[in-house]
Amino acid sequence: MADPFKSGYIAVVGRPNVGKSTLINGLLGQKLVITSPKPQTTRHRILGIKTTPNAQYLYLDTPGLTGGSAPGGLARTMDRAASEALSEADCVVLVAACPRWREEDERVCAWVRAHAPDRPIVLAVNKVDRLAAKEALLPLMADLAARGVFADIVPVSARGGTNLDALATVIAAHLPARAPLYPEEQLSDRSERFLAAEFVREQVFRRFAKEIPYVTTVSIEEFRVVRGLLRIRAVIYVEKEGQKAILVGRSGAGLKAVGTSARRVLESHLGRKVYLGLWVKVRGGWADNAQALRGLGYGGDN
Ligand SMILES: Nc1nc2c(ncn2[C@@H]2O[C@H](COP(=O)(O)OP(=O)(O)OP(=O)(O)O)[C@@H](O)[C@H]2O)c(=O)[nH]1
Ligand SMILES: [Mg+2]
Repeated sequence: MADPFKSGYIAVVGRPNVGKSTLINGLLGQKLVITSPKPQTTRHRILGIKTTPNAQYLYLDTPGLTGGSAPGGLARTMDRAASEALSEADCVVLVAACPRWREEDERVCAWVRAHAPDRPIVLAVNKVDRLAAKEALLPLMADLAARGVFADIVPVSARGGTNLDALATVIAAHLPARAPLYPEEQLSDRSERFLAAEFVREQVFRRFAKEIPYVTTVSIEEFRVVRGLLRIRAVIYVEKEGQKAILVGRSGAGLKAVGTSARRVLESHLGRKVYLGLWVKVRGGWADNAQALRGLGYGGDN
């Protein structure tokens, strides 16, 4: 008899910057969620859906668990997004990164076990491409296995696409047997409008990682089709005039570069031509202001 169809939610959790979002894009086989070298890139719980002939994987990307190190209200909103994902999950993928298991990983692991004691935890040991000698992986894996808390441990390189099929197979074994919960062609629970704001923020993070604080956010002011062209107008909010000057750049070159890259990512994601107009505005202190957070799409569902 053929194996029954599996379908379920997988919370992908870990400390900031271990490669959770890169891993989800790799498992989906296409870019959905944003990634950058800047820690705390992901701010929302985002669902990425992958349907195969045998299973429907419902991956929940989550903000890196900070233990409250992000500023004020934003830290709480981000940790809440991660705990909501955990409460929905049938299985947890805890992501750590080579070369070693850190104190922060230990804290995330304890947090998962406290919040979801009955959920199987698959440990993905990411960034194996960073190990100069592959033999170094064996003692690390043995050490992690000896903890006895992980249902499985799979070494992967999210960026290099190494061993992702093996990870998916292991995950499927922990999902309940049931019919798909979403139409098979659906990729996410997020709107194109939401993803447009994310793709702009990604380029700001990638180009201005050092100069621009990570609380920078993006709001979509217009999103409509005009004579066959998708017109998007977005505002990038920064906290200080000096940051605005850096982002805009000499003769607008910085903003233009952000716009061109974000438009390319969007066009490839949506499969259509896009006009993308960008503006920069200064709005101080929004990360600590609950009302401003809601106005920018944090806490609500958009
Ligand atoms: N060398 C290497 N780098 C990787 C790998 N996977 C991810 N990265 C890099 O690690 C950085 C962080 O990746 P993200 O996917 O944004 O990490 P994240 O865990 O989602 O981070 P937050 O959303 O900030 O919590 C990026 O620069 C990635 O390119 C990998 O397999 N190998
Ligand atoms: Mg992320």
